[in-house]
Amino acid sequence: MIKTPLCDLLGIEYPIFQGGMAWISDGKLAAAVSNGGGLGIISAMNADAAHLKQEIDIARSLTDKPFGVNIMLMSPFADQVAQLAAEERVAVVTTGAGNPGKYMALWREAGVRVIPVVASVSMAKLVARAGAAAVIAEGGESGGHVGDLTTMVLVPQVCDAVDLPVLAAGGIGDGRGIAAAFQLGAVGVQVGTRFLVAEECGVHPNYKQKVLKANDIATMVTGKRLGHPVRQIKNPFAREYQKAEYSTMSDEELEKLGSGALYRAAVLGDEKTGDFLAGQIAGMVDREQPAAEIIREMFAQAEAVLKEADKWVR
Ligand code: TUI
Repeated sequence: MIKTPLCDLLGIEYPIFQGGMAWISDGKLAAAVSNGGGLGIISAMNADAAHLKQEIDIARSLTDKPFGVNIMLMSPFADQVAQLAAEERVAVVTTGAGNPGKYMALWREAGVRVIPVVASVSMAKLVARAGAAAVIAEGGESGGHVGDLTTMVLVPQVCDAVDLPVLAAGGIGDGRGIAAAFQLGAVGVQVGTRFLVAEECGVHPNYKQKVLKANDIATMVTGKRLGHPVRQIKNPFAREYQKAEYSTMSDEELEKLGSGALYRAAVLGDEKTGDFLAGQIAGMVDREQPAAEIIREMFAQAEAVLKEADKWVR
């Protein structure tokens, strides 16, 4: 059995979070992950508080276990979903794509544990000072909005910099990845891409197929010019966007080209004009499984790997 301080902190069986994936991580998926012993997370994405409330109600109707809400700080609705998360007293708020500082007091006063995603040591220190309960150190192997550093170099440096439980994210797709993250000092992991193909995940079947068929070099990063790099599966949309980035197209036009692309992938399954965000471990994902089975399988493998961890020590 694997138990870490994160399990005690949150009252969960396995130290694993399901990543908050916009247009994908809804109340149903979050409940399935929480029922499987991890921490399911609902993505507040770019939607308003009414949408988030609906998904929280769905999750509560499907599980008695704790779950979290992910707030994308670049969302135009960040203020109202931040307020709702406090009013609903969800167990955990995770944040992404920015500095959560201005909401920390609101959440903490409501008894919500705040666990920001950070992509650098400086942001980890900043949120630690502001009262984070833990941090998620996310490397650029992950899908969606990414930082510059890899998980391998980010996680140990964040562990050294803050006196908080650290979860590793980015590039973790099986039990070997969990074991490796623990060796870097993490006491938990966050996984997105592998849960994308969970049976309870309602993303469009074309999206699942793209992840299942992906190989090791199937993803690419675009969006650096506008200051928010995003990792996605290579397809006509991603290649066209990349070409446009290196053209004389204005920033406004480029922004327009990207808008709605994730919706077209996740909801419509449009292979040509959709943006299929996924991490580099997509190449290791080859089976649709129930969320609980994904969790059990990953931790059984992690346990076997960690038991053998001293095999080269003489
Ligand atoms: O946020 C994510 N992943 C995401 S957000 C998203 S929606 C989106 N769509 C189009 C463009 C941009 C976003 C899709 N995937 N992961 C967590 C994460 N946070 N990764 C990196 C960061 C991060 C980056 C900078 C956290 C803090 C940060 O601080 C910057 C600053 O100094 O404010």
